[in-house]
Amino acid sequence: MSFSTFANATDLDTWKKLEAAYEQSGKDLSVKELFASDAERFSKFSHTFKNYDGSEILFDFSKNIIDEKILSLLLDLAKEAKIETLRDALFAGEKVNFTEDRAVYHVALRNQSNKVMKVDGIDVTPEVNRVLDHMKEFSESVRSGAWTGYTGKSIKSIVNIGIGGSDLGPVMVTEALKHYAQRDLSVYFVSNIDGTHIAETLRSVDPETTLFLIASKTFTTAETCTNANTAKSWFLEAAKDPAHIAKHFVALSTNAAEVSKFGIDTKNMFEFENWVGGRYSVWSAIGLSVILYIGYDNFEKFLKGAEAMDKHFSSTSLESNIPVLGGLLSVWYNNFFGAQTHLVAPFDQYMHRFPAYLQQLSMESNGKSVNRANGKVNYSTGAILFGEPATNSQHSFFQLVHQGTKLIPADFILAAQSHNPVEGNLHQRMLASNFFAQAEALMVGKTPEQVKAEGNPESLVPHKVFSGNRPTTNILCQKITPATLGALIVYYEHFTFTEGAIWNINSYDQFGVELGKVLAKSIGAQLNDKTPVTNHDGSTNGLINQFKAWSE
Ligand code: G6Q
Repeated sequence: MSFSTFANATDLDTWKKLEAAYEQSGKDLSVKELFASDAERFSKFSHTFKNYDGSEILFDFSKNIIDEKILSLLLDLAKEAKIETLRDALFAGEKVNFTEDRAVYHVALRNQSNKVMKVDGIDVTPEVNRVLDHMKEFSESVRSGAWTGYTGKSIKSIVNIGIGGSDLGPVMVTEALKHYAQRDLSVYFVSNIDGTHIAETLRSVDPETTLFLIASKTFTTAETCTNANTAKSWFLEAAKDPAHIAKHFVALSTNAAEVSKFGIDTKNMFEFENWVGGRYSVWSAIGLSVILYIGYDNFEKFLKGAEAMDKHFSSTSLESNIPVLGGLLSVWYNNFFGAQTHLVAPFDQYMHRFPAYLQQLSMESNGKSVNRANGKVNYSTGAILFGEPATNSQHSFFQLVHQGTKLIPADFILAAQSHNPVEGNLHQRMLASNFFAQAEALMVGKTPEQVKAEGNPESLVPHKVFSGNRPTTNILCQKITPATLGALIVYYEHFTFTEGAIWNINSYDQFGVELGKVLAKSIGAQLNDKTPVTNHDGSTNGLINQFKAWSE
């Protein structure tokens, strides 16, 4: 069932009203003037999220190009698109991913309050908890040194081998929560089929003290299987006896048959179900590297923070629903202002992989051009999400954000408290001052009069003018804790859901990624010998034959 009550969003009455409102006033709104005329604007357009542990996150939407009329129309659009119905179906374990006939139930993975959550009439909570218990027990044994390798030494290095959804989440979270890590354990991630990735990693570790986590939902992904086999050969060169694999290789997967074919004891397999999409799997067994690195208790806090944002999203009216507001703003810029991109810049070094993680979440989910009624959409969908940590990015691509020809809606993220308050917190104050200054400058800009008043020659004035009115959403956390990070990720998950619900696309399949998985196979076979190929187009034949000649 596709849950589609309309074909294209352009068919909705409110969409047409928004088009008219954009033409009448929306496109000319000046955020600077809106602030000048309304002393309450900040409190009207900002919302504080309260986490389960009492910590808070302030989401300030007030620097966006909206007024009350536009916001009210956007909320009407959400209602007309029946996003609450789709949301409730998602939380009820219904098969929202209708093209693959699957439930989309990652929310059940962070059901820390142990509600009954059913798929096909069966409560999944006991099984989710069983796997969590298994991960807890296993991680405690590795972290304490009780789990030993084939020579009796405890584990020092964890190597997660996976790609896409089986890599990006664990990489991002282990980096973001490094402060909480057990520092005598090192964690490595191998994803790329480029032999350099596994080779360089293996150079840094010792077979006697290394634990490999083979992370693959399907356990058939070519890159992961190839890297896993290379790791196994390397390990067996030292350990000799295949019986030792049991101590050094575990699997995070849904596919017990393939896991056991690989030689991993299924006792050392951490399972999850096919209702967990790859890009939503960091909450599942795929999070084992995170648990090993930061400990089970911290992982539990991460899940609880995520659950708190789920509760907010599933029970708050649309008007104050933070992820819904974020998603609606994205639709406003994407479809009415014609913005093509979405910048996410964490002012936080630990969060340096957060934009890369969000890139998959957003672009794999909403990079679609067919609606839920199986027709072509007639509007732009998924934004091109990009980002890097600030302040570094200020010294590179922010030029285009400030003075380029494109409108680039941006999210800035800062934690008030640093985990590393070095030099009497000087660094943190400088970081924070940039967070505030960038958003303010993007909004306020600089007029020709101001540039002239600075004594600039006439010819330079146009070059030094900043148009301003460039929108930012400012997300201020107290501290990047496991609970905060959990909530932040889920904010973006439900933001992405909201966009997809308005665009009426299935945010939960990924046929584009699957095509990539099969395409390379046939050419791979042709690279095994020197015979020139002739069966492709001229360019592909030419490139393959040159490769054959040069790779001798
Ligand atoms: C995520 C995608 C994709 C997937 C990888 C790895 O939503 O489906 O990124 O996670 O292709 O797949 P496996 O976990 O099955 O190896």
